[in-house]
Amino acid sequence: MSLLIVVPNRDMTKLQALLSDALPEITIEVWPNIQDPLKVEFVLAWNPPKNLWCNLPNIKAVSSFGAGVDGLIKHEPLPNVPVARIVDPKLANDMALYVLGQVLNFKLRLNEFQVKQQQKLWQPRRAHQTSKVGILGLGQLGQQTAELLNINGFEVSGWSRSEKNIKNINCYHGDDGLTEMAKSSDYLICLLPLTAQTKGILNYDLFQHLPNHACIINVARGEHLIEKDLLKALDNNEILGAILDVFQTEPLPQDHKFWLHPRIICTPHTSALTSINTIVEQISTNYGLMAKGESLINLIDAQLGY
Ligand code: NDP
Ligand code: OXD
Repeated sequence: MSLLIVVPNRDMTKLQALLSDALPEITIEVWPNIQDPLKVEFVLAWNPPKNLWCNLPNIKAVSSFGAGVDGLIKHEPLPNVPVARIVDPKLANDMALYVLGQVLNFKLRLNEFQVKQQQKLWQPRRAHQTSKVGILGLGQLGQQTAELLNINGFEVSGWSRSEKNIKNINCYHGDDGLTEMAKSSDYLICLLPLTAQTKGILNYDLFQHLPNHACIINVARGEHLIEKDLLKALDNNEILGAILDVFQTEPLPQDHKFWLHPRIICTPHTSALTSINTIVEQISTNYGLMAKGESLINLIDAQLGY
């Protein structure tokens, strides 16, 4: 029996060795080198190629290589088996720190001063007097980010699919809840999973509800943002800035307008990276549970798509 790692364009040699140590009783293979597709029972995948699932008829479980699972279904539906994802408190902490860092960077104008330094310009300015944060998504990452911002003095609101009641967070849900929250968000942070319902949610309509000094921070998926709508809202001074860690096309193409836009800060999908040790631990646990016919940990709801 075998466990197949399918993470195109990344060197998986170390992960293969660590998983082989953790699961000595099975073969760990790395796509595209598959000895016998009929023996593959468990797949660990990230942005898998077309026609993967239909060529592996005996899979019993699938896990994403990261927190999101949207990349697994880009080309074809997943097989009807349990699907898990990586849930890592350290990753959630890294995300919370990244968001806090970017909010402070924007609020204190640190990036603006860095640009001025390159031009040898001495132009003091007061920090933005903004402290209201709206977070789209109150899951593993959204809640940890909300908590960190809150203890650092920000007034935090959050929006989710189901109704929530979280201490110190103004909780919203539903379409009305979204516009209501947007109206009072100086910073709007996207930490939603990418699904049919959330694709394109960062669009011109939503930007119209934000104050015109607002800053948008997208750390979820590039497809949440309608890129031309962001450029239009910035050009029309309907919002003040954007900080983007994820993009429709990654790596961001060399000729993309975002690279040199004076009011957009780009980072290379680096806000929170999955640790290899967590992957080994959670994948070997899940392989063991699958082998015993028990329920896996960190399962997603296939109907909801996250
Ligand atoms: P979770 O599944 O734990 O949380 C998702 C949250 O989004 C939940 O609160 C959920 O609501 C809410 N939600 C989902 N659909 C809707 C909807 N239609 N309307 C309103 N709210 C909705 O996910 P995580 O917090 O672990 O991760 C979020 C995303 O962050 C990942 O899917 C991934 O895309 C991205 N990510 C990005 C990284 C990066 O490096 N940039 C790193 C890791 C993750 P409810 O609680 O009601 O279910
Ligand atoms: C993830 C990511 O979903 O890195 O884990 O984007």
